[in-house]
Amino acid sequence: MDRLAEEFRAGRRPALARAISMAELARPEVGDLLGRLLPAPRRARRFGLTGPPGAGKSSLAAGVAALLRERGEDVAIIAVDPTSPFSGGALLGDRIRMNDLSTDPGVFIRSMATRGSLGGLAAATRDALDLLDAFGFDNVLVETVGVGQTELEVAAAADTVAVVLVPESGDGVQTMKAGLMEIADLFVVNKADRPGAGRLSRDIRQALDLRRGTALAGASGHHGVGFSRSDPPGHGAARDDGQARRPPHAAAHEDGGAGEWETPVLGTSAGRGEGLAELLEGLLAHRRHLEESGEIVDRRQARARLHVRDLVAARLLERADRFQASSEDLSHWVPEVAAGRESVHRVAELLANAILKKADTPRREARR
Ligand SMILES: Nc1nc2c(ncn2[C@@H]2O[C@H](COP(=O)(O)OP(=O)(O)OP(=O)(O)O)[C@@H](O)[C@H]2O)c(=O)[nH]1
Ligand SMILES: [Mg+2]
Repeated sequence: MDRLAEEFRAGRRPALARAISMAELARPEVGDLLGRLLPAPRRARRFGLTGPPGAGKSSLAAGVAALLRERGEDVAIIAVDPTSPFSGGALLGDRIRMNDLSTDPGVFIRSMATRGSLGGLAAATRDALDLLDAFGFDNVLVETVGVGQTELEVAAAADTVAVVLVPESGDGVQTMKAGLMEIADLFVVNKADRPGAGRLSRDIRQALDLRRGTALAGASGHHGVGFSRSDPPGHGAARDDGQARRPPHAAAHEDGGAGEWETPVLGTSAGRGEGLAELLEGLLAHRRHLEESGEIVDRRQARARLHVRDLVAARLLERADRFQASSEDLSHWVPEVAAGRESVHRVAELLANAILKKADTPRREARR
């Protein structure tokens, strides 16, 4: 482990690849390694691309990565694929023409999957991003298939999330999964070369306007949701006089100022290389916004909170499984519950209490 940490610090790619495999397999050593790499200042811009299968996420990631390379920055691309049993990077390389990129030493490409639960994938992705950050990448692009709640959590491992939709996503916003609207910092309508792209963009804009309208109406009179900390005092109250008045900050920041962020809807055609520069500009503008508004700190803390919670939950689950496997208590209760003579809730409560009593409660200060 000492050697791995040393090679990792020396910037050796094989050490990074091994470390990410450890994260993927949920090996406890990854925690040990990350601990040895502390303090690990968070430098990398973490951009997420999420959307339905085949929307063009990998093509967009490749395009954005190429532009970042032109600026002299390095970039890691992680494709998180919950459906694939394969891993190790072969998949991504096959699927898209990343040949130019994959021979570039300033680019690291890797796909990740876990055989276990999706929750495991979220945890593994977070570890992988921390590893890439610690390794020193300027940019990390994480591609996830956005289909369910846990994928949203995976997407939330990034600081900036771009939701990628395509004209053939169906009825557009109607079919948009609940939660996508909330996590999107940018919307990308890819395959703009296909019919229906304009309509989808308009629908998304409309839905965003509607949402913003509701948020403002709901927030009038107090400094709540969506009001940036840079608003001068009194602005919250000034909004009471009706929705006709556009809040002063509403349009002030597509260039990334410290006002409230207005989610842009960008059209791209990754196939033709169109709109990629605008996409990169949008991602960078959001990043600037996070830094200037201070929201980056909130996002990182929210992420840290989730990460800790999930790791604690995983440990407790592991303990419960071990306990159940060896527990005579449980074998005693099972037939009772199965026959309807005992309440499953009461038994669960009894056993949970028994497990927690055996767990040692931490009374010491955290080590760091
Ligand atoms: N017409 C058109 N096709 C595109 C465009 N962008 C990507 N494609 C094609 O769409 C297909 C899927 O592209 P990918 O980049 O692999 O999409 P993805 O979202 O990464 O796919 P998964 O990782 O499988 O979910 C490929 O055949 C691309 O060539 C586009 O702008 N226009
Ligand atoms: Mg892909």
